[in-house]
Amino acid sequence: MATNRTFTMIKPDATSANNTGAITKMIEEAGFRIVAMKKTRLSSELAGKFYEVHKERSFYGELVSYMSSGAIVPMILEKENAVEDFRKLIGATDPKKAEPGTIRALFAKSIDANAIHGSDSDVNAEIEGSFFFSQFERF
Ligand code: 3AN
Repeated sequence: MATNRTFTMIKPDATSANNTGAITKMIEEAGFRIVAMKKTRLSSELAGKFYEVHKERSFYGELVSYMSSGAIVPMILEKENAVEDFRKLIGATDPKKAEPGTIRALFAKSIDANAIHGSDSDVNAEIEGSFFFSQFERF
């Protein structure tokens, strides 16, 4: 296939500020096709599992409690060069360092409440997408 996929998740700060539609619009206008999408909420146990790779980092506890504090909107997205292009669209982890016009520059509140997640590799995109969606939910 000429296209490939990434995984994203709109985070609790952005869903509670009613920015889900504005962010989804930016994603579609940047040429990504939404393959799967839902609104849900993580328990702290599931948030802990999702971020297990960050277990040893100082911010892990805060990250898990923040990510289970409200609604999230996970999505699988499709586009050529999806992982890299999507990281460009969302901008740097710290919104103060994010390029103007990126999703985090526009919508993130802080380095932890940073509006959106984007997978950092094809392998992680597949693992993270499978965490939220079965093969029957991908269109
Ligand atoms: P990214 O999401 O840009 O790939 P990672 O993988 O380094 O960033 O970090 C995962 C998540 O952990 C980030 N999205 C952010 O919410 C949180 N995070 C990263 N660095 C910090 C930090 N220094 N303080 C608090 N939270 C952080």
